[in-house]
Amino acid sequence: MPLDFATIAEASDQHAKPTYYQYQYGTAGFRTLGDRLDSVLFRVGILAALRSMKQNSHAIGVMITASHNPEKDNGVKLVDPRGEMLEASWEAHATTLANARSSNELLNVIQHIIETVKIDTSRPALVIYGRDTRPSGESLVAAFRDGLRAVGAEGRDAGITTTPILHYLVRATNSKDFGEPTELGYFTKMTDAFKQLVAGRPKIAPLLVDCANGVGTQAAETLKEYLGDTLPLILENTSTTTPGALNRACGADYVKTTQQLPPSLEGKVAPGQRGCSLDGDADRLMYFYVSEKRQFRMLDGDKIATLVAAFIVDLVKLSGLQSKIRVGIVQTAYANGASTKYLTQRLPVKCVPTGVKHLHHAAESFDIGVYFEANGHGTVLFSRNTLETLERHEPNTPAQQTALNHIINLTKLINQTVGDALSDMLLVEVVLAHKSYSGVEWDSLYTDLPNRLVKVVVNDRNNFVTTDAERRLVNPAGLQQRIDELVLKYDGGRAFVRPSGTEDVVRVYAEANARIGADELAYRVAGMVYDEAGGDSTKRPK
Ligand code: G16
Repeated sequence: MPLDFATIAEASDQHAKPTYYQYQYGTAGFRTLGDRLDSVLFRVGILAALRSMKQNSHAIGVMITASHNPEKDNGVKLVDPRGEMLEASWEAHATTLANARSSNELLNVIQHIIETVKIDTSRPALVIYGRDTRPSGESLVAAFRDGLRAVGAEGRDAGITTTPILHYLVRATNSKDFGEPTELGYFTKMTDAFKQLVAGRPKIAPLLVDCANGVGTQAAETLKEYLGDTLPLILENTSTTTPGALNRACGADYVKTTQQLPPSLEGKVAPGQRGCSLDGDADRLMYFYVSEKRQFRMLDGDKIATLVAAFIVDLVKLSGLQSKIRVGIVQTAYANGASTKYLTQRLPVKCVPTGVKHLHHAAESFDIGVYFEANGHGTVLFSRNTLETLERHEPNTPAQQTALNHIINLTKLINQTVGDALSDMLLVEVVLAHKSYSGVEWDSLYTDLPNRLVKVVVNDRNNFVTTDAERRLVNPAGLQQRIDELVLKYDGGRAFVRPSGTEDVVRVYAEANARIGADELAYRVAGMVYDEAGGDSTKRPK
């Protein structure tokens, strides 16, 4: 049935756009304060339905979350039929739709999208949606459903769930051979593969999991039941209903940015014990351990990428497939220089702008693409050809057969749709079990360069424009040159500046051979950014 524009206009009047705010589909969709998002969610309902119609009525996903951001924030991201992020060309449509000033203008934008993209609106539309534990989620879901209803689309409610589960459900709904399109299917697929991969290995010591007081808690609780004694999980920071607790002084983003153990875990991690932190929607993972000298040691996305890539390369060799399968790595500018140096000596490495969508795309060019952001967001992709190669391969020895079985099980264990903290956690545990590594051996693969990440609040972050995979600024004019001159003064120095796509801030990253140098470089660059952008001098980074 073609769209009924009068119905859309009437429903849209109930979800008017605030006049003062301009929305932008950023690194991971729309993100801002939860109470600013009602009109956006209504319109995303319409957009997701149009996307489904355009994609031959395949299911589209919508996840309502602001992930690692504070609890009062919220956001929404769209998921394409194969479980990957929304195609980049549609981000502009999303932004235009979100910013239409009135219901009339909204109808014009919808009409424009239908005509330019050539959408057959008589097709049925199917949208699978979920949300995290944020209090603002419930009313945003209601606004979103109004959007679906206004265009007659079918909605399937995945309830309160993690981002990676939502991605899995979308892919499994569209590709029958991917797995059962249910949460049960998700956990069964992953844990069956895990159990086969660690069968015959020594008993695994308990793992402490910091759930960030977020939606990862309930998924980790279910996972714990499925795993039983195979991998005992100790769940911490599980207060999903305590107001303000989400991501506060805990979780993957806290660990990465402060390079510290969450205070709530002090005294709970024994020397030598491993732990890990999820973020607010369980798509990022940071590992850590406490050394014998009781020092906190962080094992971030770069360390995970290194561990996993080396393991996969070994398995490919052992299975006799090294001439047919090329393994590559994708990183961003945030990757620690020491990790990039270590990896480029062993494998092809690409650098792309921040955002899983960019990494995912780049990883698809390898037979097996390992991609991780330093913040712990990442996964491994096996190309279609690789899957066929694995299926056809006839091993010559029992050792080759075992390695082949392991790779095939990895393709099931790993959530290939998007970064998935729980699936990545099991992947890390498999590698540690096979290598008999503790955190210490893993950590010693290379030594991180000291680094510092600083946020600068500026009047308009859009004044900061980057190039070269965000490693250089082209605007404000002249600032990059001054940064270059400053960097030269620090032994092993590197620094870059980029606007965040999820928060209203500019980020500054710096590293150097010495801790004091990395800190000083970061704060001096942050000061330059602040002076350039102008603003309240009491908030100047020091
Ligand atoms: C999102 C993206 C990540 C990105 C992060 C920070 O993560 O999915 O790829 O690294 O934001 O982005 P920015 O520096 O642009 O704010 P999440 O976990 O918040 O969805």
